[in-house]
Amino acid sequence: MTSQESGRLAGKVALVTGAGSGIGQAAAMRFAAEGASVATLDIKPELASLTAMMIDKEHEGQSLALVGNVADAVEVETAVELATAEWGRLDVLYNNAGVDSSGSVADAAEDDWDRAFGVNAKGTFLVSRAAVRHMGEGGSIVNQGSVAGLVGVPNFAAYCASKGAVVALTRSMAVDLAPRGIRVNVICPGTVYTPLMEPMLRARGGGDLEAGLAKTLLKYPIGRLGTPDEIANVALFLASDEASFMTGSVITPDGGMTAQ
Ligand code: 1HS
Repeated sequence: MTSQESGRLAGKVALVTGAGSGIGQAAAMRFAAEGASVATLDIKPELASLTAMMIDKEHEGQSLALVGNVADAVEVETAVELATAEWGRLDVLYNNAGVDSSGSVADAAEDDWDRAFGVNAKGTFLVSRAAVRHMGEGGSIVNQGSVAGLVGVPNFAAYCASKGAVVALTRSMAVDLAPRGIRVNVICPGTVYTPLMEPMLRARGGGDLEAGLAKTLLKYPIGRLGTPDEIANVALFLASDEASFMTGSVITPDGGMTAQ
C-alpha cells in the first residue's frame, strides 16, 4: 500500500508557502511522505521547483511548484487557483512563508516594519482568504507564528509584532471557520537554524554568527536550537485528522524557551 493510500495525509491536497527552504521545505516533504499532494509555493522559482522535484523523486506526481509573493493579492489568488485546479480540491494550508526584521522600536526602519507585516501578517491573511474559498469540512490551516509572537525578543520589534498578529488572526479565523469544519491553529517555534535566522543570529553576536548562536543557546533550557523536521512534525500533526478537536490552539515547539 502506498503512502498516498495509507499515510496520515492520505488523499489530501496541501499548499505550503515558503516551501523552498527551511521549515517549509521540511513540511512539504513530510506531508508528501504521508500521502498528500503538495503545492510548493515560494517567492524564488528555483526554490519552489527544488522542493517539488525532491518530492517528485520519491512520490511521483504529488507535487506542483508555484511562484508567488504571499504579500501580493493577485499572485496569491493565482497560486491558490492553480493548486486547487491541479488536484480538484484543497484540504491543508501551511502559512509558513515569513521574513525577519531588524531593530527595536527606537531604530527600526518603517519599510522594515511594512515588510514584516506585509509578508508575515498580511500574507497569512491573503493566502487564507483565497484558500478558504476551496476548503470545506475537514480542512486544516496551520499558521506559522513564533515565540517572538508570545514574548519580547530584543531588536526584533516588527517581527515580534507581526507574529503576535498571526497568533491573534489564528484565533479569529478559528472562530469564524469552525462552523464550516475548517480548523485553524498556530505553531510558535523557537529558533530553528535556517537561512532566515542568520541575519538575526549574526546581529546578536555583533557580526559574529558563532557568538550570536552562543548567546541564543542560553535562552533554550533544552540546550540546542530546533530543526526544521521537528517543526514539520508539529505541522503534520495539526494538518492531520489526529488534531480533529484542535482549533485556535497555540503550539510552542521551543525547547523550553517560553517556559522560563
Ligand atoms: C525565528 C523564530 O521565530 C524565533 S524568534 C527568535 C527567538 S530567540 O532566538 O530570541 O530565542
